[in-house]
Amino acid sequence: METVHRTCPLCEAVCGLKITLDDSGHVTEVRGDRDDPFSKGFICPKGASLGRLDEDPDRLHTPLVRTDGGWREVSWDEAFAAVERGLSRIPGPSRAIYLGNPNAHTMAGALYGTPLVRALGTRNVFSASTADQMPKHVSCGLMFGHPLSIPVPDLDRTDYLLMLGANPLESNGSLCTAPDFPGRLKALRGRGGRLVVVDPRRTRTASLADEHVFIRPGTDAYLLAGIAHTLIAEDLVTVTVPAAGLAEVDRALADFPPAACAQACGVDAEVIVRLARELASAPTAAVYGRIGTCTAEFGTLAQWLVDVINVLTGNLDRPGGAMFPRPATEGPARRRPYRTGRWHSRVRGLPEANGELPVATLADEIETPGEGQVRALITVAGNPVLSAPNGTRLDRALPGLEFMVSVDPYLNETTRHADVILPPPRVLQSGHYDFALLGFAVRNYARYSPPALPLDGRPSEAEILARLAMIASGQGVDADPALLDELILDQMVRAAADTGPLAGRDPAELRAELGGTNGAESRLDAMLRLGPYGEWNGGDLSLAELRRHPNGLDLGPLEPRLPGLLSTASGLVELAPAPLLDDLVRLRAGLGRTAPEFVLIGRRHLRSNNSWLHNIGPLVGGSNRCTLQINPADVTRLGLGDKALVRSAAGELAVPLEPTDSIMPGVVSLPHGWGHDGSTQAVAAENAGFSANTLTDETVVDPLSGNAVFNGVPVVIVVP
Ligand SMILES: Nc1nc2c(c(=O)[nH]1)N[C@H]1C(S)=C(S)[C@@H](COP(=O)(O)OP(=O)(O)OC[C@H]3O[C@@H](n4cnc5c(=O)[nH]c(N)nc54)[C@H](O)[C@@H]3O)O[C@H]1N2
Ligand SMILES: Nc1nc2c(c(=O)[nH]1)N[C@H]1C(S)=C(S)[C@@H](COP(=O)(O)OP(=O)(O)OC[C@H]3O[C@@H](n4cnc5c(=O)[nH]c(N)nc54)[C@H](O)[C@@H]3O)O[C@H]1N2
Ligand code: SF4
Ligand SMILES: [Mo]
Repeated sequence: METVHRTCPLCEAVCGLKITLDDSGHVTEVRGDRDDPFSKGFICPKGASLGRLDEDPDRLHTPLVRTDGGWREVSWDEAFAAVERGLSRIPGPSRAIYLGNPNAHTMAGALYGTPLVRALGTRNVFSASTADQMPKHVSCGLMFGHPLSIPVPDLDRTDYLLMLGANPLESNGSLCTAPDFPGRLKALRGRGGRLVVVDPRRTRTASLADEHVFIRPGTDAYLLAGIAHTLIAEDLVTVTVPAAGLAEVDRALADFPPAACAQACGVDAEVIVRLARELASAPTAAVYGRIGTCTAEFGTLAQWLVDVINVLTGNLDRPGGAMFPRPATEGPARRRPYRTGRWHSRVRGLPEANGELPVATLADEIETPGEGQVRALITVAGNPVLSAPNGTRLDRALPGLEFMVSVDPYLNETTRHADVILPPPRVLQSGHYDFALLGFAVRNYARYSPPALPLDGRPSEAEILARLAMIASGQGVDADPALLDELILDQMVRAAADTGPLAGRDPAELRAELGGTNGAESRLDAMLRLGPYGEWNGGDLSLAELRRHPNGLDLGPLEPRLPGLLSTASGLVELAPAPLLDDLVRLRAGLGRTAPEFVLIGRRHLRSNNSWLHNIGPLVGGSNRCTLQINPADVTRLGLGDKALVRSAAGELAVPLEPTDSIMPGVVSLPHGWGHDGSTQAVAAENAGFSANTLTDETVVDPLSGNAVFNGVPVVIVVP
């Protein structure tokens, strides 16, 4: 028996786990780690099932190659040779990559994703980000200068939280890393604070709140514009950060008085005005908008307005407001003004954002002939057939590729189209550090989890991605993947020895000081040492120091970071970036519009995770089922039985109904990630469900970010 401490990689809450293993490496128990200073023992049903997931008999352990006679298990060398044969005949511009959500939860994704993209030599870079949070990156890039300068609500100190389009009691939080989010919300109320939740459904989070406000899907930008308008009109503005553009915001929002916004979003004008007054008068307050407000027609405008309100109420960058974390691996600030649209997609001419093209146009790029047509695709930790808008079309497009390789532990709806599947090792065989998520944490904190089990001769995911990068850049199958790390480490120590506290030091000597048993660990060590708390930067943080704290290290509450963090050209918070003001034209045009009879939205379930936890027996069933939530009044009005046929511009589905008065009339909700048609995963096949992304429309995107629109999809509902 052995007990190991690890961070749970299954959602953004980064809970510490205490895992007991027997002599054969089998997980006998998973508990919350009470000694973790951040999560303090919190655990959810998913974390508790980590052992089951890691030992799922349907997980792949050997690479697979697709042949005319079916799947064949091959050695790693054979698999990489097949990748080289497939990839080398496709020139860079005809290659594409799709990086899925778990890349934000693995060290490999954080450290090798970018080198792999560069090695491929293509601008056809797609990821789950354009089905998720790209609008927030774009608004923050434009306002604060960097797409990762994302303020998070200071959950533990705020007096007032206005939360839109998030349901942390199911999701455990997103772009706001906060283990035990439910407990933190209860504590907010316990200390006399106020929680207001805006959602077309009365969710578990809404039930816990002081107030729940129903809103018509896709219209949060109107509610937020009405609030900002009121703050200005009633002279409730107190800007406390260095900011430019207040007069332009004032002018631009003049057309959004509460009465007009009320009509567009379905929230009473009195409520809009009251929310504005409450936000202005609360000792501290934060506005927080998440997936419901991002994956929407006015996604980037809504994200912008969230932070405009945080600025106008004096709450940006102050304790209890919306604050910028200082993660331990943060690099030096880069002063390059942020912009999007540096290039455009070939077929639909959609603008790049953060170096990515919208996943909503991936099928176009595969299907449309011509120079630059995508002929080869690499997917890493993604299941776009179930997660992309109109994934059903993608399912039809993928067989048209000349070559596809997937790095994924499962043979699933997407990877079944690959020519080669490369399975990463088990979670417990992998080291873990949350490079991405700790940048959104409500307390500064760091924790490293070394591998708990040996690799047994298979490559780590880091090595898989490094080898793919070497192959893609033409260095051949036999190139040593460790060379990639050494190249990057060399660049890091050279840059460090150039300026700052290490100026004049010998780069080779610095390299020799780095710890770590592999390239990924050494790179983590370098980032920690060079980071804001680092040993090479006047602090004491290093990989060795983190290893001395297996339960994690608290680095203190969030602290004000402006103006230092800003990397806009002006050095100020840009309240009125031109692209956003230009996009207000669309919002204005929508003011008098009549709403469709029915719109579709999504939802998440506590015991699920997008498309890939449906093969774990204890997690499926009960509340975790693929049903269409619909208001009972709509069921009666339409004369529906226990099923309905749902039609959209993209497709149609016959789905089982779950009548509930917790959803607004005129709104229906279907969770995504289901539709395990013909799955080789036994439990998932028995609980197949339907893919919501048969109904979502890939032709509609939020224009500034290219983000998919999953919420507010017009649908028609009829008796099947
Ligand atoms: N209709 C609708 N669609 C949506 C959403 C919605 O709300 N509504 N939400 C969107 C959002 S927010 C997101 S993030 C996307 C997610 O979109 P994707 O990332 O494309 O989908 P996931 O279902 O998260 O698939 C993750 C894949 O990674 C694999 N995997 C798991 N762990 C690992 C690992 O350690 N390494 C590797 N290499 N692979 C691993 C799994 O087997 C699975 O195939 O879906 C989006 N799609
Ligand atoms: N258990 C579990 N946890 C997860 C995931 C999971 O699948 N399962 N997925 C992970 C991922 S990839 C992400 S991105 C995060 C997302 O984390 P959250 O943003 O908290 O996501 P949801 O739980 O889907 O909550 C979104 C809410 O928005 C509401 N909504 C829909 N449309 C609108 C709208 O137009 N306006 C407003 N105001 N609300 C709207 C929905 O009813 C829903 O309650 O969760 C992560 N955590
Ligand atoms: S809340 Fe998230 S991080 Fe915590 S145990 Fe559950 S899945 Fe893991
Ligand atoms: Mo996501």
